[in-house]
Amino acid sequence: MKRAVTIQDISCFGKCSLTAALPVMSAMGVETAVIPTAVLSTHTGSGFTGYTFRDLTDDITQIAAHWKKLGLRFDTIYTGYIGSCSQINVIKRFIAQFRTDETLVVVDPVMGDGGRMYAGFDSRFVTAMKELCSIADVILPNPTEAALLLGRNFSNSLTEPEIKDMLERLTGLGCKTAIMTGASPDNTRNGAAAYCSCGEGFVFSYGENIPGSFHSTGDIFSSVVSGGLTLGMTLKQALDLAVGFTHDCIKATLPVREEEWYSVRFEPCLGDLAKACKKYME
Ligand code: PXL
Repeated sequence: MKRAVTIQDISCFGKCSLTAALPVMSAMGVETAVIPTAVLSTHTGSGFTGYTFRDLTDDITQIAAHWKKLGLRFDTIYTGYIGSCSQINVIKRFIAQFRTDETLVVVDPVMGDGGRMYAGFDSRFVTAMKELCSIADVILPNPTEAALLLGRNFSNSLTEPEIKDMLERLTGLGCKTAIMTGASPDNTRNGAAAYCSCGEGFVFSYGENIPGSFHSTGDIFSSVVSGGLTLGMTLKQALDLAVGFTHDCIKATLPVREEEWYSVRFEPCLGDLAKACKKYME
C-alpha cells in the first residue's frame, strides 16, 4: 500500500485541512500519516471568530526525529495550512530529511480565497511560502494564492491565456507542476488548470460551474490530487477525479447549505471515490 504523510492543522470543528485530508485519502486507499501543525477550535474562515490556536511547531521536529529512528518512509509528503514562517522552515527541514528520489512533494499554499488573505497571514508569510513552493514537485494554489505567489493583483475573471501564463510563471518558482484550483475561464465552467514543465504540458479539467463559495473545497481537491498522484494516476486522471469529487461534494451540500455553512458534505461521496480508486490500489 502506498503511504503518504500530510502536514496541516487540525481544525477541531469545520471539516477542513486534516479532518478532510485524512478521510479522503484513506478512502482512496492511501495509508495516511499525519503531522498536525496546530490545533484550532474551528477554522478561521466562514465568519468563525474567537477560535483557539495552539501552535505545534516544536512537536514537528520531535515527531520527525522519532520517525527517523524508526526508519519510516513516505511515497508522498503533502502540506496544507501552515500557521507561521518558522513552521515553514521546520517543514522544509522535514522534507529534506524524508525526501528520496521517488518521493512526491505536494504543497497546497493555503493563504487565502476570494481575493483576500486568511486571518493571521502577511507578506513575510507569502515570501516563506514561495520558498516552500520552490522545493515542491506539485503546487495547488487557487487564483488568490496564485496572485499572491506571483506578486500580482487578484482578478476573479481570468481568461484561459491569463491562466496559462500564470501557471507557467508559477513553475518558474521551481516546482515541476502548478495546478490552479477553482480556475474558471468563463461563467459556465469551473475546475482546474495545470502546467507540467516536465512532459505533460497544459492539462485542463472543468466541470459545471456551481455559483457560490464553499469552504474546504480547496483542501478536498488537493487531497484527492495528492492521493491520486500517490496511486500512480496521470495528472489528467487525478484532476478529473478531483474535479468530479469536489462537484459531487458541492452538490451533496446544496440541499443542506443552511445547516452546513462551514464546509461541504463530503461523507456521502466517499464510497464512490473509494470505488474509483480501487483499480489503482496495489
Ligand atoms: O481550508 C483551508 C484552511 C485550513 N486550515 C485553517 C483555515 C483554513 C481556511 O480558512 O482557517 C485553520
